[in-house]
Amino acid sequence: MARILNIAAAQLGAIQKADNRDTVVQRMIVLADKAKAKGADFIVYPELALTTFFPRWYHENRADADVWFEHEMPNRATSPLFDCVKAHSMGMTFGYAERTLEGRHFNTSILVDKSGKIVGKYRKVHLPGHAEFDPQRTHQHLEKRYFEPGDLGFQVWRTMGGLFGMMICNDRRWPEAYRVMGLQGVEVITLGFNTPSYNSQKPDEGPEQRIFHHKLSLQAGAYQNSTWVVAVAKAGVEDGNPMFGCSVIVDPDGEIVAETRTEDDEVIVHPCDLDATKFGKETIFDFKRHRRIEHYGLITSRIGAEPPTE
Ligand code: ING
Repeated sequence: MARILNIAAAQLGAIQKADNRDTVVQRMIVLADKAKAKGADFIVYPELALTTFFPRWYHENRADADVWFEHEMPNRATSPLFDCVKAHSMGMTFGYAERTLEGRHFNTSILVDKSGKIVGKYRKVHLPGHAEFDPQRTHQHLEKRYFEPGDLGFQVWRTMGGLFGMMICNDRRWPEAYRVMGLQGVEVITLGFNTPSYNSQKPDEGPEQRIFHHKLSLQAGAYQNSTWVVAVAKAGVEDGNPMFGCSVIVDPDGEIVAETRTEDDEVIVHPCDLDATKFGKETIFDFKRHRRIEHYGLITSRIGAEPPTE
């Protein structure tokens, strides 16, 4: 039995600080058209897909950063994208900076079904970087300044004929994120990312090692939870700041089955058999048969590492 879903990873190249949302949405529509032409049923866009990666910029007054946030979704700028993807009868996810009616700020991703309905929302839980300007760093990474940690947890939604979950960027480095969704039977995890090519605190850590860690995290998460993982970059050089591409589609065995070749707007599509997740879930990662939760208590009772005193 095969339950094939043709999934597109729609990588975006650089978005400059001066670029407006309408221009970006037009680029996303071109990618949707290309994905449809390649037979896609579902399209995954990057984290913070509508703007430049603004957490690299320090605003002394946090309210000044509100220009990067969306106050409703869909909205004037994004409605053409919703219309286009619905017309193609495709589902989609994309990330954006969310400002709620109460004035709260999240790094958010939404799950939209092929009727254009928003069926799921995720708010980034693992915020990397720092909250105050750090002169020691080669570049700033102020996600802890501009966003609250997500308050929606890691949910799984039944849509597009399968079980979908979402995470965002840094989440891919935390096995807990995959496992919470794995414990809900997830079959496809989508995530967008904006990852600087160099470590701001260790300049000799460049793209080669960063891409190694990126792939390692994704492949382990996919394999250990027998799920597809679709990771999509915003890449390229944004106002002088390089971010790597390497958008990938990883199968439930942890194999990379598709990968972008550029740091520009680029679409890759792969026929993902959702039933290919079954073997792992029924054998080596049959959680019910193999897990021993009586030994895992520290994972949720202890935040930081505490080595034994003697
Ligand atoms: N970006 C980076 C990421 O997790 C980072 C930040 C890179 C943290 C490398 C640690 C190591 O890919 C976002 N936006 O989370």
